[in-house]
Amino acid sequence: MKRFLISALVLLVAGWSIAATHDEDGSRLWLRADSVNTAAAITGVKGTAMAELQTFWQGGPVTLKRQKGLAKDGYTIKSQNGKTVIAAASDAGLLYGAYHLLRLQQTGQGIASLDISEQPFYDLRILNHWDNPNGTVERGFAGRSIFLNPDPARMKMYGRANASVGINGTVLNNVNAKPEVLSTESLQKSKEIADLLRPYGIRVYLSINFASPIRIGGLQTADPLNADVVRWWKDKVNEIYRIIPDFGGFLVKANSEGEPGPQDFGRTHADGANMLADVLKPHDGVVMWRAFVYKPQSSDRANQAYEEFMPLDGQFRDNVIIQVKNGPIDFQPREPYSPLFTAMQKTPMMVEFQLTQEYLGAANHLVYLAPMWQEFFSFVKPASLRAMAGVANIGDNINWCGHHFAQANWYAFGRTAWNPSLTPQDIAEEWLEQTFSLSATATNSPLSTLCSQLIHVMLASREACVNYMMPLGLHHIFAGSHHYGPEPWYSPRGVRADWTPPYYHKADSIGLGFNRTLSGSANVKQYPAELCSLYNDINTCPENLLTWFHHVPWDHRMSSGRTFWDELCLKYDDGVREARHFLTVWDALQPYVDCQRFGEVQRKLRIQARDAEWWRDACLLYFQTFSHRPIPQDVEHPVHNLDEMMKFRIPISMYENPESGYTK
Ligand code: GCV
Repeated sequence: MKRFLISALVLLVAGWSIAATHDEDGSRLWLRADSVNTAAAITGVKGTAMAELQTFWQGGPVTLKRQKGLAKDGYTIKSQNGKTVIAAASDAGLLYGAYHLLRLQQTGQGIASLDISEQPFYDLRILNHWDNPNGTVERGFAGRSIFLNPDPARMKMYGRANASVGINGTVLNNVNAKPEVLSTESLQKSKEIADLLRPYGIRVYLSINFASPIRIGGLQTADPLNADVVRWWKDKVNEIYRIIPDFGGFLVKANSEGEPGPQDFGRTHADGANMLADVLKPHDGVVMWRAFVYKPQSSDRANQAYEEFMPLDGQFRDNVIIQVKNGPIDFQPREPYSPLFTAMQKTPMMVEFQLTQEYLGAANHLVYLAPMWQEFFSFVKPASLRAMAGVANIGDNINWCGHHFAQANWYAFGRTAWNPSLTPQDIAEEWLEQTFSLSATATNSPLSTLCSQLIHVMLASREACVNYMMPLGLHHIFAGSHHYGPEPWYSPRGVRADWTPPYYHKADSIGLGFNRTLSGSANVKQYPAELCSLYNDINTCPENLLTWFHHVPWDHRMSSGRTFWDELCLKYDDGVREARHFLTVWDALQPYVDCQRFGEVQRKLRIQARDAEWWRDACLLYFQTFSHRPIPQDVEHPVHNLDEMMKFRIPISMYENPESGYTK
């Protein structure tokens, strides 16, 4: 009897947390509502909207109404006296409206008198998968490709997840594209996926290999101005549309990192892109032509995309969109925006963000990316772009993204592409509440305080990562083979210079950083005049980009009054302290999170904190061999040994997540 009483008391006290400890594997993402009904089998996008509401909506009757005059994919939601009407000009709009309503329910918001009007900022909100036909995913840290043997249940969840945040397109394969992607057999596979995703308003796209006419077409050339080549593409495109009538178009990586392109035949990017655009045009297809180009001969990799593309401004067809990575180099923890965005005024452009954390701790580090995108949009006006692409962080891992918190980046990408003015905090709050049932809104409770701290962790995580990896404008000092850990010393003979860190950090006895000022590579000149002069002067250049634009003397005086060297040490150390703090915040949430997800996230946060030390110690000890200055007293001194760190290897390929990070 006594034992019973004690257990009852424990149950009472633990009350809700017992419910919360029911294990979850993350496979339901942010769509964790339990079904309240079984939906009738209905087809089409409107059918999906009806089925979602029948299955999950717990409120009064909802009417879905097609209404002219509303924006494409936009919708209104109005409710009164327990009745709700969702109106939209298209079925996709109705689906987005349905998900909006369900989101309100799931985040516990009032639904009694709604008067909502929404429309997406961008027409094209698209994921780029870097999936290979053999099932590997380039820079994929969450397992193998979900498209290899598409499982209908998994595809359904993928469709729901994307539609719930407004994503309406997906490129199924790697930009390093195998020509076989366009074989009839492979197109039939893409058709299967397109059929499964169509009910969610998602169109499929393919990355193509520019040499396909040679490699699978048996032609001698892939010259975009050659009549046989044009005919080959025309026939291929017609075949694609016979198989997939709503096919979206092509994504192209050309003359970049060994991929073929029009320059191989003495033609320009515009010649190549326009030829494809012309054959896609009658089908309403688009060409997303990437500007990620750089050649070993150039003195500054950051200058190259601009040098190749600016002369072509205004020469592209109207169904070509130039897809530009957010920064001029390559998805670094921090880069200035790519100057092409403000320079190319006569060409439709779209930004490519990377959700998969190739340079941000892969699927081991909690790094919430919405603040990085917000920073980008503080320089590049959202309205100056045509569309938004995100390199997906999705694989066949049970929790989709390898790290439960990496799901937030998929979620935030969709929400930001729908509305770039949503704040990272708003997005984090709605994601957290739906994904972990953790809400910071209930006032004065210990839980809400913890939730606020967790939101803060998310919001601070990108800056923390910058600090423990490469503060003050440092970039590309990653390990040569895997882009996960530090290897600022990596410079083997025979490897092209712009694939080695010393090319970027240029450490010497004078200082650290790449001189991109007018006295250096003149990269600053690619920015508008105001920014050019701001960046050009070491005393006005924002400190978070200092070594990006300047070779900074070790004793340069920073705004804090410290020397540059001391500041560098402090920043690295700040990053480590923050990473440790993330773990402390998470640990306190243990009673409120199911055991499985709690344990999995905790394990990752421990790796992150250890890796942060690895980064700090490796970089500071290595740079100290140039600066010859002591590490300041108020900074935690390295706990590792440089020689040992220089020998440490993580034997992974570019298709894997490093299981444990730094393990010495
Ligand atoms: C798909 C970087 C990555 C490559 C990637 C390339 C690109 O170089 O390391 O894996 O290739 O960017 O975006 O094309």
